[in-house]
Amino acid sequence: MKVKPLSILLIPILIAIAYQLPAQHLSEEAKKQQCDRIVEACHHAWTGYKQYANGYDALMPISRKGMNWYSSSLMMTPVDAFDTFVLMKMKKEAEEAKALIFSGLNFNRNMDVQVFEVTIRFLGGLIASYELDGDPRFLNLAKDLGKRLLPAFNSPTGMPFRYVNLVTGKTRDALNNPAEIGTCLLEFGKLTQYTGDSIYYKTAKKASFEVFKRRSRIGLVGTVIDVTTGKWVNTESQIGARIDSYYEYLYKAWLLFGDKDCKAAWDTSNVAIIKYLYVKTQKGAFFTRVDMNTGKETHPLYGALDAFYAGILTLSGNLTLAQNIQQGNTYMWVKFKIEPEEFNFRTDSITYPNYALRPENLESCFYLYRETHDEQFLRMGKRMIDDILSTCRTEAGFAAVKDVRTLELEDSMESFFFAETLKYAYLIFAPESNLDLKKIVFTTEAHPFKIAK
Ligand code: DMJ
Repeated sequence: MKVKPLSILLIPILIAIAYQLPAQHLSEEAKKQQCDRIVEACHHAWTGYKQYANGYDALMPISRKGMNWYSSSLMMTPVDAFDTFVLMKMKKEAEEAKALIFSGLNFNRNMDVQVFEVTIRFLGGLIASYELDGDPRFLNLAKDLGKRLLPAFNSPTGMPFRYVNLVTGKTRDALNNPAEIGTCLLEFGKLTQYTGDSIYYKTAKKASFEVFKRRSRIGLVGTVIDVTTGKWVNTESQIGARIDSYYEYLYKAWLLFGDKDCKAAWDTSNVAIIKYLYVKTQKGAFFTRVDMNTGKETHPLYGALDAFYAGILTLSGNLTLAQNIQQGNTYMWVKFKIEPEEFNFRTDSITYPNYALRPENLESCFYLYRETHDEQFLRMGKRMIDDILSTCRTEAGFAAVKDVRTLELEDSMESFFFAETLKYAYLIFAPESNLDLKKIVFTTEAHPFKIAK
């Protein structure tokens, strides 16, 4: 039996004491009740979507209207939500989502779409739906979309433009960022697996490594890069918005496909991140922002998106650092009642006050609970879920928070609330037999991809 160092065992206790998370034991019955609450919340959000936004990309939960991202709907909410319904055993909702997808989703639309968002929400959603449900129509849609996205990578460097037209293949927006460039390894890798055509994974891998090879002397990447010249346009380095899932996919491509180059790139990157960005404070650990060339701090800002890193560190085996970061994540949540999009962790001042119903803090809690079975993570999860369910619920669904200081709500319910937030909230409390982490890898949008034997 492996004996864990005392420091690892103590961190959750310290978090509980510092943030007054009640330490009562959660019985199996109590865990089941938590799952039932999430299923009810999911049912409520879906009912609102169907009643007020049926067939639109998303529900506006305050004005009770539907909204589309582009000139017509691509059924974003049903596609992102389907596998959550399946995992939560919500059969009726899964059938309804499926019916909407096959009656209205068609990618033969003359419109410019954002390559990253369409990859993680649609390609990821459709591939995971196929793997869970087996209906070949999901896979056919994914293959069709994959073909339409490929022209985005026709740049002098091989890094994709931000937008591509689904019919003409015309591209636009050369200023891109590591997250939007590198977050297609898993989805494109699956397309290669199912089409037998190596072009998809090759193209995605080239794009990611074009970013990696432009890392600075000290091993960091910047926030904005020109895909036509390959030059950095913003050299601030951080692990949040516009960079986050570039790192996440380097590690997960290793987990899903056993890609050793990606594992080596993750190892190199992670060493630099821990050396230059990781800051341990009495409140917990955070990641700061630095210049990618000098390593000098530019802005001590941390936020809701950065919180995912505790999860990926747990997966990659660095439990001590993961728990320190989760202590920071818990601090950020409890301090402000609900976490803000971004705050200065040295002064505790909020710089971006909204909460977009994001999942990352719950996601890290889920991985940490699965790895340690320490009930402290159940209590953290419950605390976050209680706050979301009590603050964000509207008559029609759940709404983002415009300002966590006033708790004023905003008319938005992103599809990732179904795909990720509710899914991780449920899985924290669900029996482990519901989902075996040795057999699947979650994409950045929490779509479960099967690890090929
Ligand atoms: C999701 O679309 C994905 O998790 C992405 O990687 C980051 N942003 C949102 C959730 O916050």
